[in-house]
Amino acid sequence: TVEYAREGRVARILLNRPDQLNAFNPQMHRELLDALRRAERDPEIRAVLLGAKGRAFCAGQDLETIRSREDLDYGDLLREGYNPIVQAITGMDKPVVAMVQGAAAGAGASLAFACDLAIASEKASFVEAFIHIGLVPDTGSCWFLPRLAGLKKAVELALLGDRISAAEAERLGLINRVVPPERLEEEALALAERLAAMPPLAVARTKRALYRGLSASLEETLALEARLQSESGRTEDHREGMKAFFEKRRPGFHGR
Ligand code: LHQ
Repeated sequence: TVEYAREGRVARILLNRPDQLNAFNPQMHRELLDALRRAERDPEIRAVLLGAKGRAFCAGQDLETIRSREDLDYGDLLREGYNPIVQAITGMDKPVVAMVQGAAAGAGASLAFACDLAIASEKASFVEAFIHIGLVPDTGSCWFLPRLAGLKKAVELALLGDRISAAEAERLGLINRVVPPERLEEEALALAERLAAMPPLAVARTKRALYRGLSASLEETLALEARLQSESGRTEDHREGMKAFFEKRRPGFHGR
């Protein structure tokens, strides 16, 4: 239910339960987490594309699978199924780009927001669907939404549960860019390839510092930057970047 493919330095992970709008069941939780870990482990991989097959990106939890499960504790479902996926994405040293071709609902929207960058087709849409079934936003939405769109918009999206267009999501800062449907794959791959050409150690440290900074003070962040910069200053990639700058050529980075 999840496809994994390598294209040069980019790992392409595709949700593949199109007939169920790529809604999550236990197998998809497992396979998505495995795919993310595989990309993280592979030293050749420097960027990850997370997309989906069919007309929807992801409809969130497959409500059919929990329909008559009175025994099921939803907290356990989050702790075991969804939260490790969010942690795998945000904790990974490599940038993860969401490629959203259709509807992203509930935990499916959260999944897109948890990726480091997001590019969407004009046909994509986003909905914090949780409220309509008496649930709270999960899979990181309560953390990402207010940080990405601001508290007022986060409250509105979460409490009203309106479906918004990709253009609106871009305007709100929930995603990075919107492209015509026929250009999505190409643009997303180009973006991932640009990221893959960046110096991997600096990419990893930048990602870490930005996330850390969101829950740290200015003083803590200044100290963290200084520590990470002293590490970065000693890398071969930094020397190569400097050399290329003065030689007016493109740098080649090797993650050392
Ligand atoms: C679905 C689903 C779906 C099953 C559409 N499941 N069948 C965490 C922890 C614990 C518990 C619960 O949840 C969570 C996390 C969550 O994600 S909760 C939120 C779960 N997701 C939703 O509530 C989303 C519900 N779906 C929608 O809002 C729309 O269907 C979207 C925006 C995804 C797509 O809209 P349309 O393109 O207009 O398609 P549609 O609504 O006509 O749906 C097509 C079919 O897919 C339809 O079935 P049918 O038999 O009529 O063809 C839907 O019932 C079914 N479907 N989402 N999550």
